Amino acid sequence: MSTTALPADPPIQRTRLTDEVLAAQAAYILRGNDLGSMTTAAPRLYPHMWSWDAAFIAIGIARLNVGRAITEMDTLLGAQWSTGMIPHIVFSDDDAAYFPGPQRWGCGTLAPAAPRTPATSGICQPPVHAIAVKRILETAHRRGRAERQAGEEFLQRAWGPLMRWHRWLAEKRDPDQTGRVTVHHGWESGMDNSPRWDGPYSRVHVRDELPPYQRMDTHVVGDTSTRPSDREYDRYLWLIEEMRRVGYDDAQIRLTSSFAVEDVFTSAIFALACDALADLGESTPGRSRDVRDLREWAGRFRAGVAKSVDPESGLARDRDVRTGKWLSSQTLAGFAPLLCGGLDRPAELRLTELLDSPQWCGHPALLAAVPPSTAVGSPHFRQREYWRGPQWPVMAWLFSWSFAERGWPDRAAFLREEGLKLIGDGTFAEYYDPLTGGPLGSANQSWTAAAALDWLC
Ligand code: 2M8
Repeated sequence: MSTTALPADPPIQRTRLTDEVLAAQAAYILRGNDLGSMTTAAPRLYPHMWSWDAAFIAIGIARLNVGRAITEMDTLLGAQWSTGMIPHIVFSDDDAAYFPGPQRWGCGTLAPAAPRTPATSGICQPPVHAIAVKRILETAHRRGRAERQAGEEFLQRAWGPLMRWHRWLAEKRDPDQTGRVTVHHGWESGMDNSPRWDGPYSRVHVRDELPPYQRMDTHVVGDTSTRPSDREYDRYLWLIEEMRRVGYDDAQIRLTSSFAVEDVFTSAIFALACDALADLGESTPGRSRDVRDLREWAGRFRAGVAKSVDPESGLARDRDVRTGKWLSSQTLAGFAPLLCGGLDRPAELRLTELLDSPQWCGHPALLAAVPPSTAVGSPHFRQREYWRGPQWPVMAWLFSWSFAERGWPDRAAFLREEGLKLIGDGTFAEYYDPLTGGPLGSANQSWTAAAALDWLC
């Protein structure tokens, strides 16, 4: 099995591997990407631990080895900042292989709240972690007594860090109690170059003082047009420069960052994660105040997501904090209310019908009926460009999981089947061309393998 990047022109002929072979290959990939106590997001393109990747990866690893899944989460939580933030990257020792690396972030020297070790980035990613813990514990409980005990002991030690993480999001990233998490970098959303961020990024003005840099990602992927442009990277790097200048201080970033957007998708995930953690805390004496806070946050963010819905399109919207304007886009994030609930019946029905319609999953040209990152009919749709059109199996997993949680087993099963159609080619690509099924980005991407394992084992 190759660990190199995917070719520029992926084959359109696809053969579907059997479920047994696919699961075995997924396990092989996760073992191959395992550095011991962390799993790289991908072998060459992403040689470190990413925050939301780690959570999805741990869900998959739990199917193979509950103890190793717990180690993954322990490693991530071990890099938590004293503020409560869980950083978006925990760096491995391979620091020459990815840009921006620890030196460019400079958190070890500039950010009083960052741990001295391990080295981390200075921003966060969507809070899927409590969802992962819930899923890992479910897997542990189906196994023997030893796994169950390991799971319970893990929850005991992870409870405090997870509560601090959630409190940081609720208080520092939503101080005005809008029910929406503010992000200060497209990377914090995980959907780096989505059309969602085109407006806010157009207002990020890169100054001459931006220190020079060399990208690494474009040396790894075969077709650089599937990655963000250099112009986009300048802006990504400028935002980091702004944060460095204020020592990564939360209050200063809120005041000074040129990018401040209420992210509706992250907010829906946060609502879901608060409920997942509250469910886990419910039965333990001494956690009732935490559970009450979690339920309150879940309610606040569910309502914040519902309030963002565009009366015209029915889709949820982000909001630019700097202009005060709602941001309409035809992206996957518009379906955020289906993840966390909170809409009235007619609005929810309208949104599920839209999801199934030819504008989205029912588009006749799609190889698999999972939501593309941007609607095929949108003027911003680019079939091979990263978060501007391709389908991401891990997003199909997230929707499938939350649909099951919401009591929609048929919808959950359908997305699983369709998601497996993509992954079934056995490349475990980072993302797929929705019109040809061609694999794009990195091959052997860990969270794609993890989604397959959770679906198949
Ligand atoms: C992508 O983002 C990183 C920056 O964080 C990159 O492009 O270098 C995104 O797809 C993000 O969601 C993901 O967590 C990360 C690692 O898979 O790669």
